[in-house]
Amino acid sequence: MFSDRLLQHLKNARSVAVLTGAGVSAESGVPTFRGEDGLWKKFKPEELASIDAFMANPDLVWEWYSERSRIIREKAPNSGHAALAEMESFFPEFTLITQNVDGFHRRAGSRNVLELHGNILFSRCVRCGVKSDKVESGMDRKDPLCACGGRMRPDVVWFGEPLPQDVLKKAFAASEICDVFLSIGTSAFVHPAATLPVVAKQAGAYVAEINSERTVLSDDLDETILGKSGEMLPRLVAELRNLIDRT
Ligand code: BV8
Ligand code: ZN
Repeated sequence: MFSDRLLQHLKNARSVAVLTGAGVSAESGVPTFRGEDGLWKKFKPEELASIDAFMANPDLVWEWYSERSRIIREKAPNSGHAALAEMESFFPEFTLITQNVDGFHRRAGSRNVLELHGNILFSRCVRCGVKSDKVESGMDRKDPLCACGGRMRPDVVWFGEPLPQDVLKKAFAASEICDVFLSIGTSAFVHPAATLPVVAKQAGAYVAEINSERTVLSDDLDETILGKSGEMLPRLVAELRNLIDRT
């Protein structure tokens, strides 16, 4: 199923880094952004996933985020998330870098998770920065307020906003030192996340992509495995466990 090159590199790897995107949560029933049923088909990102949109129309932005977090609360991590959680124990160093804001990797048991774009189940005050996971309680009002009077916003990174610096630094560090980098379920459009596989490649890692279609990165990587992450990842973990047990 998987190339000997990928399996050998993984078998001999000390450090592995993984970047995931919305494709990993698709099989949990969470819509992606740019696919056929993608969120951006109905809305334009700049109309909703930006601070300007929020300041101009907090009710509309809250409506969209509370609808998305309702869907996420109803869904569950899938076999792809579970496989990545199991894979973490195979390597001395394993970093799971995600663009997803659904919190599914942690719910599936992954421990070393870097959330580049925040977490939709949390909100934070635009004025004092206090975080809360109780935003739903404020949901009888469309745009909940903080005790300090400031407005609460979804605790995610919007377009035009910087990513959390400490998280981003760790993500680049992991990408620079890893022996194998897996890019899974991402269209690799959004930066700086999409830079990470390229940084890993330039630093000498073996970089493979697992995605349901080829992406803008595919030609520059060592290999692209076309398929659904929920099917491919459990098979990869099974083959890897087999290989490790045999030696
Ligand atoms: C910043 C959180 C600077 C909110 C998100 C021009 C060129 C390059 C860059 C830019 C540019 N113009 C502007 C920029 C910068 C911009 C950017 O990259 N824009 C892109 C669109 C061109 N980036 C930013 O603004 C970032 N900030 O640069 O700040 C700065 C620095 C200092 C000071 C001030 C400013 C912030 C980016 C973060 C935006 N926030 N989300 C929310 O979720 O609402 S981005 C959003 O896209 C999600 O986080 C999502 O994760 C991310 C990436 O999308 P994907 O995960 O890849 O999802 P997608 O649907 O695209 O693809 C899914 C893939 O899976 C597909 O390929 C599909 O085939 C595949 N698939 C589907 N099902 C499956 C599957 N694969 C396997 N199995 C399946 N079952
Ligand atoms: Zn506040």
